[in-house]
Amino acid sequence: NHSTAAVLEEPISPGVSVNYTQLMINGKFVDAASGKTFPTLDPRTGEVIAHVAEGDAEDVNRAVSAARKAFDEGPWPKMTAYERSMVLLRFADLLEKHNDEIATLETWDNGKPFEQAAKIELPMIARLFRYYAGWADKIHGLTVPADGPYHIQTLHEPIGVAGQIIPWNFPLLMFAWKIGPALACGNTVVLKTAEQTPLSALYATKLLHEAGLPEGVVNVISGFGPTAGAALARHMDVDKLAFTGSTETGKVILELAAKSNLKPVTLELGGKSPFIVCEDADVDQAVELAHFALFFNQGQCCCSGSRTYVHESVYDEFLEKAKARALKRIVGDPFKKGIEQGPQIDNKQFEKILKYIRSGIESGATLETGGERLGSKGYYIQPTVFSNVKEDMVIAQDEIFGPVQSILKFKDLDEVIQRANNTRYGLAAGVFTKNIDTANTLTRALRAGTVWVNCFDVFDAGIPFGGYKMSGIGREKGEYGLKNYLQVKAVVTPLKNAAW
Ligand code: TXE
Repeated sequence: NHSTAAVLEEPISPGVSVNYTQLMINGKFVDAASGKTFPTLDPRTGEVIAHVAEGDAEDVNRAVSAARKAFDEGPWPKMTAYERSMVLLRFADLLEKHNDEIATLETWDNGKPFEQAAKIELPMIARLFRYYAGWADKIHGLTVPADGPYHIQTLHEPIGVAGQIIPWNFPLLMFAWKIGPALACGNTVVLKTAEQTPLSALYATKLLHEAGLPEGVVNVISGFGPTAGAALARHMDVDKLAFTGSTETGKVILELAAKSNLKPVTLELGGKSPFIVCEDADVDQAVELAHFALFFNQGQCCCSGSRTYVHESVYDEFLEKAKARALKRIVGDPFKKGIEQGPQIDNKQFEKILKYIRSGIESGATLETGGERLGSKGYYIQPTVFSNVKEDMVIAQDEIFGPVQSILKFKDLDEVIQRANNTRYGLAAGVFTKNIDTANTLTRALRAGTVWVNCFDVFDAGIPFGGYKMSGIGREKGEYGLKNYLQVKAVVTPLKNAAW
């Protein structure tokens, strides 16, 4: 039985106050044009943390005008790349200075363990800004050999006003993945946060301005998808759109972009990533890594290893140990030390996960442990393990986005490759083996944007991330991530009286 003690205790007071709840437009915190606000909720209790300005189409218009002016008139794109990189470096320093305060807001708004936010995510975010600060003055074009008396060069220019829409599972990390490369390239931004988690981005945006960011360069709109989000996606003066979220909404975004001004779109969408445990695996290590691959961040990761394939020779041992590990998982108030799992983000996700658990049971999978809510308030769910999962079951096809591990048995490599690839998604995959030939075979055969071998969820700023198939379009992070925010201009000049 899972311990419910930590969940039943009175919620720990976060000990910080929420100071920024308005929209950030043109360097100032302002109310929504409509004057409307919406509540952002504490996933531990479902209670209101704060009322936040609710941006709508009119606010998106104001923000896009500010971003347009900041792009067309400067100073941002006209500053030297070195000066832009200095803003990003100072911002990284400020993030570090306010690390625990921001991590507190993140945990309060999202429910993730404070130790995860404070010791892993926030430091990773500061490093990402330093990484992209390093790129700012190393973005340059080419000189191209001509087939005649011409001087040919390419200029890599910022694309203009970038619209960005982010989800709630890693609120500030997604903010960073989006604005980091956009700013390094000299673009201006209008970013819409997820309605569940508006707080950390507002705080960070205040710090960005403290770091010397000119007004209008980064505008942040809190609000809902069909109103503020859609207004951004179909805006005629937005030059590029980047989205992270569900595959369903990704399709809507692409349609809105196509029906408006054909702005280029990058999408980072859902997944159903295989984690493959081969016959030579050290079972204890494999169990721990597979557990981490699925349960990390309450199972709310687009790349979570949500189909655990285990070779038949180690299946029984793996299953017993995976179940024992899930039972030991420490669930409770995310502000408490040592907590591994907090509540799910909101009631909608909580209900969705419980529905998938019921579907797993009804379709004949074996519920090894978990399966129910934990405690009586908030959105806590027991770490859940299913065995005997078959590919045609809904729980093996759909993204559950919760603490539900599905374990499947396989016999040989060809078979597991075919089954692992038998999905509409292709975001990530995990491979666990000591055999180099097996590792090479699998890494090449798996149709996924990332393959982690004997590790999982390694997210250095330099590693490109994105999906095959319906997991998305394009890559974020790394050098690849810059391409989304650049136009390439070819400049051709005749050479007069010059040798060529
Ligand atoms: O996603 P949405 P939701 C998956 C996961 C989850 C499911 C639903 O399976 O259970 O999606 O989550 C904005 N025009 N992922 O409903 O709707 C919205 O306001 C413009 C995977 O939260 O995709 C938010 O800012 N924007 C994922 C963002 O889109 C719209 C992370 C994401 O919300 C919009 C989150 C519209 N019509 C969920 N409708 C990942 N890839 O990491 C919504 N939005």
